[in-house]
Amino acid sequence: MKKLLLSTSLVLFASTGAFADVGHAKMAVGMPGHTAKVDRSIDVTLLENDEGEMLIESEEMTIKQGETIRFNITNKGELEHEFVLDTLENNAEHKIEMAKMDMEHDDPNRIRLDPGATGEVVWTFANAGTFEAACLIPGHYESGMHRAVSVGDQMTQADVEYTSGTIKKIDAKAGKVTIIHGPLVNLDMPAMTMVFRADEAMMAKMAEGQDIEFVADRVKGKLTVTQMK
Ligand SMILES: [Cu+2]
Repeated sequence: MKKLLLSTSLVLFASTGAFADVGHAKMAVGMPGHTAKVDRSIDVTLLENDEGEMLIESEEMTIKQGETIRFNITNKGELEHEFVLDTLENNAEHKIEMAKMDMEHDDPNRIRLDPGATGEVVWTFANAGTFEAACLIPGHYESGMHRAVSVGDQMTQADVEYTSGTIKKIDAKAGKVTIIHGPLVNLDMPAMTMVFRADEAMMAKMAEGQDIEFVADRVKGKLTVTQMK
């Protein structure tokens, strides 16, 4: 009888995965970090924009394995939002649970903020891999509230996906550049010609007709060239 019970519990453990919810001590995405050991901070803004999208805005979340990050999170939207760090699989699963019942969790990898509120999540990314920051309030993920969190031992430029393009037009005064570009994988956009924002320093490196390799992302709700080579 004892033997049978033991094997049953083993099967149960295996089926919920190696990163079962045992006090969150062994989540794949990592563990709560110590405030005293923060390596750096990433500012995060949660908001809705005029196009009906909901966004998690921040710099690229490219993190070194073992790094402890303080996420300074501000809800600049008019709705309640949350910020959850987890695997894509766990987020997908919790999203389904949330759709059944909008639960308010109190997990260390998760914070829920009223409009105008700020908060922080201090997190140690113990494992390499691709994770996700998301808002799992029903409908929000689908409206755009998710972004990749890449954790690697030697993560930098090599892991950022560059897109080829040709600069068609530059409007330096307006800070706008029109680029004929290939698919933008991180933004889930097909190849087309589009207007991007670029800051002055970036603009200075650009010329009409120039072939470039670039990375674009949403910055304050606008598509912006963030890297170029
Ligand atoms: Cu939200």
